[in-house]
Amino acid sequence: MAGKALVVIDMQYDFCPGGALAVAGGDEIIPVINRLIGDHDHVVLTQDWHPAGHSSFASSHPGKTPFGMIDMPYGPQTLWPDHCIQGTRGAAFHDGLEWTKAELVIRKGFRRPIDSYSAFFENDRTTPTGLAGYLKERGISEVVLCGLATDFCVAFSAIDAVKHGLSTTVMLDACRGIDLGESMAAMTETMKAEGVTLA
Ligand code: VGL
Ligand code: ZN
Repeated sequence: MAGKALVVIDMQYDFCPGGALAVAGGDEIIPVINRLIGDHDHVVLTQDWHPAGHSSFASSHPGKTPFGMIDMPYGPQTLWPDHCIQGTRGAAFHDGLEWTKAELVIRKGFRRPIDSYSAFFENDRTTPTGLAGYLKERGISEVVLCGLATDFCVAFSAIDAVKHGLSTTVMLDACRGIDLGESMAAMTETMKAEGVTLA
């Protein structure tokens, strides 16, 4: 029988209020996600995991400020405050998250020259994280996504999941967004257009 996995995106301190790249209400969804974890037989977590001096940090580009844009060899890239640095408290999963049941933790963004929003591909859109192969080998053909941030890592992951032929649902009440410019509205529309089910 084809399996189904819950994929919990980036529920780390730096994306929660008080963190370096705090998403408004990011911690409010923890009880909702914990219920989803309880309801799923297979749980996968992603963890944003950058080396110090990562190329997505504004601090790595003299004269640039967070939330500005830069041209990378792979295309335009938003610049962020330093966040989720490997081994720091900010990169740790929130203590309220009931994560121990997770069968896999996918780390992403650890290559200094490339950012990674999606749980499947880094931002060059060609470097795989290995998640697609893992799910395929385990016979999992359906994914349910939740976590942070709706308009970046959750949306990119959901769109790539559809591209891999997975039946894909985003639980919107178990997500919160950054909303840079119009990114919430734009990414919500893109997800729908790509065939993601929004629940
Ligand atoms: C994320 C920006 C930078 C996310 C990660 O989890 O949505 N956003 N790194
Ligand atoms: Zn990041």
